[in-house]
Amino acid sequence: MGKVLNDLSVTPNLLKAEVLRHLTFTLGKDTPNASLYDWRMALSFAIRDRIVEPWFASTRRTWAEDRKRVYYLSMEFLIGRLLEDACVNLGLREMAEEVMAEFGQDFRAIIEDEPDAALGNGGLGRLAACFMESMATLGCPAYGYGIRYEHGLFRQRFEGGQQVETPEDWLLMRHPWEFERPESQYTIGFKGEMATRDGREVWVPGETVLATAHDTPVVGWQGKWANTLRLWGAKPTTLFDLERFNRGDFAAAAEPEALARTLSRVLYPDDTTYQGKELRLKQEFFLTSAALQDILRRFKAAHSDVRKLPNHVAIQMNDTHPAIAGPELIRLLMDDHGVPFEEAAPIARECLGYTNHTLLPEALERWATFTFGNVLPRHMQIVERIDAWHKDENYHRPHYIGIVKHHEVRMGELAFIMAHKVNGVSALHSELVKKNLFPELNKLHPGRIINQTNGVTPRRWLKMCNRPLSSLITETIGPGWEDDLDRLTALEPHISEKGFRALFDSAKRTNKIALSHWIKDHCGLTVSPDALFDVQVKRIHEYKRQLLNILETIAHWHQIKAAPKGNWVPRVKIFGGKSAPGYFVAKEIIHLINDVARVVNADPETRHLLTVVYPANYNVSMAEHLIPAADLSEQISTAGKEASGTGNMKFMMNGAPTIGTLDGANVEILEQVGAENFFLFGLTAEEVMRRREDPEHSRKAIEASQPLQDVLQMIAEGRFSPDQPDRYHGLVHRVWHHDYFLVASDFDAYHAAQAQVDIAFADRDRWLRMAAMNTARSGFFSSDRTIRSYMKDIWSVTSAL
Ligand code: 26V
Repeated sequence: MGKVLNDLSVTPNLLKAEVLRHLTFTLGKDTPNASLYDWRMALSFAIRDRIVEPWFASTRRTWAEDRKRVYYLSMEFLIGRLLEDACVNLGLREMAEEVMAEFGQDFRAIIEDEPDAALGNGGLGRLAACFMESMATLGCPAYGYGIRYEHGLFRQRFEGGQQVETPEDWLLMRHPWEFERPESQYTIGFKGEMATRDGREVWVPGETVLATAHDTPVVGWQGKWANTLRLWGAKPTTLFDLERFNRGDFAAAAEPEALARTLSRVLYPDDTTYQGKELRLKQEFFLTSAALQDILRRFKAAHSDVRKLPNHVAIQMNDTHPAIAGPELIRLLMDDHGVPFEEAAPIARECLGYTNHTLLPEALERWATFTFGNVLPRHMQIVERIDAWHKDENYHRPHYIGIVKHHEVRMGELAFIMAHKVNGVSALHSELVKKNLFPELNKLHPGRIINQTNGVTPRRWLKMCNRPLSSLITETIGPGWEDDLDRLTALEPHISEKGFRALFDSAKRTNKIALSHWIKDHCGLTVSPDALFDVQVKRIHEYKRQLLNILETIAHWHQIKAAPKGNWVPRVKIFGGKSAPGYFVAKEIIHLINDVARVVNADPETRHLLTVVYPANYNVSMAEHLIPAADLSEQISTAGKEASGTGNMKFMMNGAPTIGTLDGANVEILEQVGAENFFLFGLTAEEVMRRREDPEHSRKAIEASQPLQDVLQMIAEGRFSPDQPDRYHGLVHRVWHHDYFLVASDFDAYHAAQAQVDIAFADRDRWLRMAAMNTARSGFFSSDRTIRSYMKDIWSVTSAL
């Protein structure tokens, strides 16, 4: 181990022979008949074969050295495509391209043929994917546990500018990266009742399903280590009702199967508003119970004393979604291993860590005790016991604090109490978790809440998606920055060289030309690569304030029209993102952006100066096209609302300065890059709180801003919806009277900051310095740094490399 396994052992001829072998024997295709899909499969299998070797070696080594393992439990893993990522990490991208060219195949087309694995909504799921890659890179022995959703996040289309959702079907074609493990199968129970056996209370579930494992190897940089992403699929315990079938009742015969499979059928697409849906609770328990049974089986294969579990096992709960892990681990220790509650609870707590990803009250999980007790009767008992135990140990605990309150089980409190460490995801967010979310529990357990600022993997988000810039970096500072991203600071002295800046400029320009072609193909719009590419891509949510962006876009258009001969900096405003299907206001914002785009893009007077682009179905792969070509990163959430953001880090790495508020990790980006390389505007988190105390805040802000009044007037008059002039009356009314996210209060500051952006961009040299400084100072935001910190502060594990 430790050596680069593949550079040495694979030759182009060998890889070529392997691709051909898979095409012939795995796919049963002859070269003249092979489709793009066949070639993709053949190459994927050939590449997968190269991962298996380090994968086995890593597993063997973990067993041999009896290493502590990390278990990352997450309802979401937003992985994206795997082929190119595997090629890059194995150092085989160039070779694969060459070999496929010899077959007359275009490597890029093969890469783009792979569907995204979209098993997540947004930031939380993508973070889990970046963490998996970093754990593999760092040689941290780890398993990711998730659900193998048949349908990932819905596909988005626009009809008349409105979002329409269609089901996603990533498993329609063969998924070449996974290994099914029918032998790794666990029974998961639901409902039923408690009974007494041999004087002990036992749970007799009323329903059972099977969880079967599907393993995807996750290989780290240079193939030195590989971990497993284990996704559970649901199967029925009784396959088929033969009696019913023989009676001719075919549909009813297949009922148990259909029922079980609903558990892993579809990802919940609403990450903004919590709804106490029974199926969601069942999915959460399904994942968690399967994972814990698997963890205990693996532990017992090498150890006998379950009291030693915390020395060997670290379990991380990605938000509260797997927070049932506390009670479930206690249950398994008590009911299956005879450990008394008083011992089981501290053992479980020693193993568990909890990461909080949101402060939004409407997204916090709480289950009606009725639902919870019905689906998980044994766990309801244990939760009450945990609550009483915690109260006993902390008799100063205020009466209004607890897990079960007002006939609800609060998953945040449960996760907090059952974890030895609780973390937020940026410095600001972690402080707010202490101050606003868990002030009393923080007082009872000082030091339990810590910060772990998020990061992103520089392999995917720089090396892979931005080849021009990656090459320039390597030519300038040498190789090795990919897994030691702080080395990017070595670029800094070069930024004062004119020659380097010209090369940086031309790398960005190459990406912008490529994106212009992509925009032509996907949206039918012609944009100039000389324009400023201004990008806001993320889920559509009021707190993220895409509305602020589009209102300011209208103001800008209005300004240009007032002085069309002015010295304007041409801009392309790029939006991307999906709304939760039932989130009415977010859908209205999408509609407005598309309506504005239609009107503005058709204006001959401004066409060369302003274009609004909103390609449908933003996902990981689209991000890989957009981010490297961005000039400006929009991170404009209401301060105090965005827990961290990770897109902000990707843009920074790729040399796009931020226009943003003091929110989430923006604060730390600003700190790294310096105020002169960041367009800061807007109220601070504290000012936001104070501002809201004035019930007239939005009216006052609008009345003080002529540009904002004009914009709202235009929308209200139907300038962007001539077919239905009153379409946005509700929206405009909300800005005037119910502007919770302070769009109006921050409008003028944002508008002014955008003017500063124009001034900076017009000064080519100044802009290039800013852009390059952003890349040079982005080392802190590698998820390797984040994972090292989790390993030390939460998991107490060391690298096996
Ligand atoms: C909540 C729910 C409610 C139940 C239905 C499904 C579901 C799915 C997700 C969520 C919570 C989403 C929280 C989230 O994605 N937070 C984001 O986490 C990122 C990684 O830490 C962070 O960068 C973003 O700022 C934060 O919004």
